Amino acid sequence: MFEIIKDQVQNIKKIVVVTGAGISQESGIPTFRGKDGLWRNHDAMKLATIDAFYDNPELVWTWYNERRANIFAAKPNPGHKAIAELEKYAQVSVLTQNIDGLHQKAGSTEVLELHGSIIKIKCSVCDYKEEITSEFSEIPPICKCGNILRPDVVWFGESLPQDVWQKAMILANQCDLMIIVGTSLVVSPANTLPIYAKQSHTTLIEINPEITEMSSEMDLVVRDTGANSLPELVS
Ligand code: BJW
Ligand code: ZN
Repeated sequence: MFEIIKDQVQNIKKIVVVTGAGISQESGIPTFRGKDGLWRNHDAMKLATIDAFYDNPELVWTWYNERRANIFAAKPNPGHKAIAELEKYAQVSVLTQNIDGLHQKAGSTEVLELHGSIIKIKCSVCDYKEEITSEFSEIPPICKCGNILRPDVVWFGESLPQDVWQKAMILANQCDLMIIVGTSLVVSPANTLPIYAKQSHTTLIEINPEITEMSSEMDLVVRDTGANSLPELVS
């Protein structure tokens, strides 16, 4: 199924892999909008906006603490590992919307976290940031400045980290191949990355068991899961 790529492989120097929640589904981490997706039972507007956080920081923190426990117990699956192995053949940049750190655990060396990381927290007011090393004795945790600390993730209505986003756009513009795995491509601005790549005439491959908003724009669509299909790319 990847013959189109294998034929061109000698010309492929830079690969960008854009990932979403679906790549980690086979590691036991639920997606947002899939059939067992988090947004099926949870209201995104009560959990993933700054207003929701200020309204009920205990609820938001409890939700992130539960997710962090699940993520810490999770292991990279064959899909994450195959993406890491692709580095044997080309320069690979992973642009992920996930906050779970599983690409890094699988061995990918260049991972840009577009929506932040579940192991990081930051102050809701000052510039303080830290990595979580142990559970909090109180929820919400409080910054030295007296204001509440929040997960260092990107909620609806918030900007992506500007340095990360600028770099992601450049990489998307300059790659020879973009592989898009496990994302519904409904959330902006991450869903514009394939558009940048297409404008530069990059080959686009989508790996997703379901149709997405941009399936018709792809050069190749693989209707399978990441863990089933990605290992074939490096075999
Ligand atoms: C498999 C598989 C397997 C399953 N193998 N595949 C109106 C009001 C306010 C804002 C907006 C608005 N209209 C538009 C906006 C902008 C908004 C947006 O796009 N909203 C849309 C929902 C309409 N975007 C933003 O607000 C962003 N910021 C921004 O635009 O700033 C400028 C701005 C400022 C002010 C106002 C407006 C604009 C920020 C977006 C932040 C998203 N945050 C979240 C949560 C935080 C992190 C966390 O807690 O985890 O990020 S939401 C959630 O969606 C999460 C994800 O990263 C993101 C994308 O989801 P993803 O990864 O695509 O997952 P799913 O579940 O959607 O899809 C999974 C896919 O996998 C499916 O296709 C399955 O088929 C597939 N799959 N198993 C392969 N085994
Ligand atoms: Zn502070």
